[in-house]
Amino acid sequence: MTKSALITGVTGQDGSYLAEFLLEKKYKVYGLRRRTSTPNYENVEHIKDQIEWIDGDLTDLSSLIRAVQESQPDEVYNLGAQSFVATSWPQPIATGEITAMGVTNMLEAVRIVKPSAKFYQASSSEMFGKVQETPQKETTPFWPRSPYGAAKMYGHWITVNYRESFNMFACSGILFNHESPRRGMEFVTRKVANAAARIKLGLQNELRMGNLDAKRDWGFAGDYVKAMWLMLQQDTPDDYVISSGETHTVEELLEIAFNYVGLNWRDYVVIDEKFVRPAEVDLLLGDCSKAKERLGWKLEVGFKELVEMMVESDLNKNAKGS
Ligand code: NAP
Ligand code: G4F
Repeated sequence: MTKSALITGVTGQDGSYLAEFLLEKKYKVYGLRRRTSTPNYENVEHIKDQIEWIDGDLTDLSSLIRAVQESQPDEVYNLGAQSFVATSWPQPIATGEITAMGVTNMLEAVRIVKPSAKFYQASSSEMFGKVQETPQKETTPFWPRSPYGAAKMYGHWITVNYRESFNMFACSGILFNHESPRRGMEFVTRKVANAAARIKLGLQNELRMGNLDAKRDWGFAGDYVKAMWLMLQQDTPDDYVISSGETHTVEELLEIAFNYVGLNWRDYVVIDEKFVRPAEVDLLLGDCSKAKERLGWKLEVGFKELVEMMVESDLNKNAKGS
């Protein structure tokens, strides 16, 4: 029997990889899209006609109720969010309404219309913030360092609460940073990959950056969406850390990206206070042994391969002028 899935945030990085993955598994995929002055289908252009589009917004419960009524999903993946940490300081209320309260709206729509649907919440390693232990695992206490991290923490606990209160099959994936050529241009990996490519092609001559000492546990988004699906295929709902198990500095990221195009990053990078955050998450390093053991999930793309894949993609895009 064909399964159906409703994805919020389907136009984003993860949504596009997840939609591809589910379409390959013959799911009927419904994608929630919000109204924007100029529609942006860049990440899903190649599968746009295979997705059933539903107009709605995470801040509008009535639209989510309609989305669940129309899609009658077996699985709901709540990936929609204001996901850029830096924007969460100048826009803390919008971040809270979308990234925190949007989760309750989506859970309520499922509870009211189709409580048997399995629910995935996109939780984040940003919740660990000022880390209380290293490596971080499912039981590590949270200490968010941004309005985004605080909003995700609310989304995480409301998901756990709906599981415990209403016996819903609700899972929360605590995903560490994951990247790809489809990453938004403002995130550090894409910003660096694109700049290395543009400098190499003579289209740019400097790169303005913030804190180069921050350490992140970076993996490939295409690997991580498989973990989301695996969580919903289990007999019982639970929460899982998904990570690469390695940590690297932003400086190492610069080193690999610029080396790939035969340049020295030190000749181009300028530190600009504008990109330094009011409070930083200094170090993230995840322990995903639970996911490896129970879900059989594993990472396929390593850090260097990931960065080089992103630079290569930006070399091609910039050379074509896209
Ligand atoms: P992304 O590329 O920024 O995508 C975010 C998606 O949310 C976009 O499709 C966006 O739509 C949609 N959205 C924003 N506001 C919305 C609203 N009010 N109503 C409905 N949809 C809305 O993010 P991503 O990297 O794919 O991440 C997916 C999810 O995982 C997010 O919840 C993120 O916070 C979380 N997460 C990401 C990472 C990571 O490293 N990537 C790690 C942990 C957790 P538009 O296209 O219209 O903007
Ligand atoms: O790429 P970033 O903006 O990602 P960040 O803040 O770690 O958040 C991402 O991962 C989270 C999971 O841990 C997700 F939940 C979240 O939605 C998002 O996907 O920044 C990474 C690091 C930070 O420490 C930042 O201060 O890079 C540092 N950095 C240094 N210079 C910079 C820059 N970040 C950006 N975006 N731009 C810079 O110029």
